[in-house]
Amino acid sequence: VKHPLSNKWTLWFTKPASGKGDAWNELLKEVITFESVEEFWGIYNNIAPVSELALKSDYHLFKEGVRPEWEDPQNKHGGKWSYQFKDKRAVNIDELWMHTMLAAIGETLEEEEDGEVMGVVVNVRKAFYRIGVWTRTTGRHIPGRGDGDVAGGKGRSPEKGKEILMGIGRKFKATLKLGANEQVEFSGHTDSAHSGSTRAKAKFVV
Ligand code: M7G
Repeated sequence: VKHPLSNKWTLWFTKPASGKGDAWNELLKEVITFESVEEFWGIYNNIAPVSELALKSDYHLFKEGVRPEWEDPQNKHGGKWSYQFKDKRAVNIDELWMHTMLAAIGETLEEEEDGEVMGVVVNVRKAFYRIGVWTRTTGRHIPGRGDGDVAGGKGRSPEKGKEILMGIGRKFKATLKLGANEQVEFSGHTDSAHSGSTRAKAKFVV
């Protein structure tokens, strides 16, 4: 018996650059797509845990059909909630990443019909691990999309769009078991793209 997931999910891997000239999209590799709980565990049990990945590696778990890139049409108006774990030795990154993936595929980061979560990502860097949740919108009106098309459509009011986004931030923070004085930060992908990195100014915090 297989327990189907609400969505199909694709696992991606960013392999560390070998030289300076490696382009981002040459390093990004599609690994596998799955649609049941059993397949998820089969894959999970057969891939390297985050704690064993080389520096500059990433795992991305995204809804099927969405590339884990700012440029993807389903991401380009969006952003991400993220948190950096700076004390790498103190954190059980494997467990936190597993819980983050389970929250994504189990659809517990949002109300399913909101369809706001595009995927989750973990970055292995020299000074930190970072876990993020990518969202389809930034909770605001998307200019030029015509009216009634606030927060990426679905007939949402701007207030509702923002509330959905903040709700995802709160659930993500709970998934990471962060304390009251640790904050997850949201930033739009356009800001990230312009600053050349994800270290863009946070727009919201929870
Ligand atoms: P990062 O891994 O998000 O953060 O971006 P980091 O700076 O903490 O390592 C690292 C670099 O990877 C960026 O400066 C870009 O060169 C590249 N990169 C990352 N992402 C998510 C994208 C993307 O979606 N599109 C493109 N074109 N480059 C990206």
